[in-house]
Amino acid sequence: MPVVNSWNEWDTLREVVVGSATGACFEPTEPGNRPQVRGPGDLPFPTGPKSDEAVHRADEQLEGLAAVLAGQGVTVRRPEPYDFSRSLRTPGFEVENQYCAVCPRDVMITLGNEILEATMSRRARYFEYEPYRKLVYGYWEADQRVGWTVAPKPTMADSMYRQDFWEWPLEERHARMHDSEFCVTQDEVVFDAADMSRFGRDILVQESMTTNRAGIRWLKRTLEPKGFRVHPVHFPLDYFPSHIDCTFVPLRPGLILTNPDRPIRDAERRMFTENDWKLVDAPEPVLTNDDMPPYCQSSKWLSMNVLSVSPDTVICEEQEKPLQDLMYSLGFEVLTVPFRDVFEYGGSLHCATWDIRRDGTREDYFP
Ligand code: DAV
Repeated sequence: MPVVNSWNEWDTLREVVVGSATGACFEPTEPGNRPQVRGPGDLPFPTGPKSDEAVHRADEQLEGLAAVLAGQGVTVRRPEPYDFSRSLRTPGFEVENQYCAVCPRDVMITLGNEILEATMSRRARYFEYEPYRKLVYGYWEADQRVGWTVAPKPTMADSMYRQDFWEWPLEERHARMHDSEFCVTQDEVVFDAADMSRFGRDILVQESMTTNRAGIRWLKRTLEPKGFRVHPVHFPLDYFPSHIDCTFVPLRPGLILTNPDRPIRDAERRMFTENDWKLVDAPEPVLTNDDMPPYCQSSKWLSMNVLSVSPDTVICEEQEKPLQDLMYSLGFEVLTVPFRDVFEYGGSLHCATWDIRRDGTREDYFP
């Protein structure tokens, strides 16, 4: 098997990259992002490096995940250290600091025997591929069957963003939502890797705040000649969509964990129902939106951001018991790890990983 080989989200995992909080900074306010402190009051969102204590707690939980994976026989790799406190100045923009290497899933994706680096959609994440480059070179040098594609970098200049997006009243948001217009315009190719979900030959791509239609066109034209089929998908009740892995999570052939607050468009559901796939809603998360860590910008649905170790074993956050019970009832073995201290870095178990190698090959699940 090539050293890079992963065609879906569930086949038996052999090698994975687990993110790291070392050097992490607060995400800066910029045209594509308006981070807010949760809870009462209107506290300004901090800038610059996260506290040593917050980094230490997150790194402990990331190491815990790495240890559980190693215990399952999975080879675990980690990103290179990177100084995220450095500001950036490019011809298109300036930003005061960068973000972190906690969520490789957002930037990097394995599509079969090929590694693809996303364009990204936010300034602070422009160079986020760098902590992974040493790994990429390692895989690329080790096996000539490994492909490596880097998507075109957008300018991330002011003209790439629709700055009034953040102030749209709810009604306008609702109307624009149906045209899939968010904070990024349609003029440049823009996508985050985490808006994709892999089903063998078929790849879903969510149109979102972090992936636009030009991005999806680029993915279609790049991937379809290689034998993939790219399907844009939409979840019309999610007004701030970003990344598909808290919304629509395949667990094994024929089974998808779905978000009860964010049903898929009817026309897009048919691809699954007509091929006898079962869509099962995740239970209400234990951690409510009000209890999320103050600097966390994600929703309570991080609960369903699970990582599959195989088609019958899944890793869940330790405290999400109702989800674990659902998994047992669906016939899964469930492993758990504490992970809440990672949430303020943008994700949970699926976000914080990037699969390099899983068993299996390219199947056609939607003939
Ligand atoms: O549902 O809040 C979180 C995505 C994390 N990368 C959500 C999406």
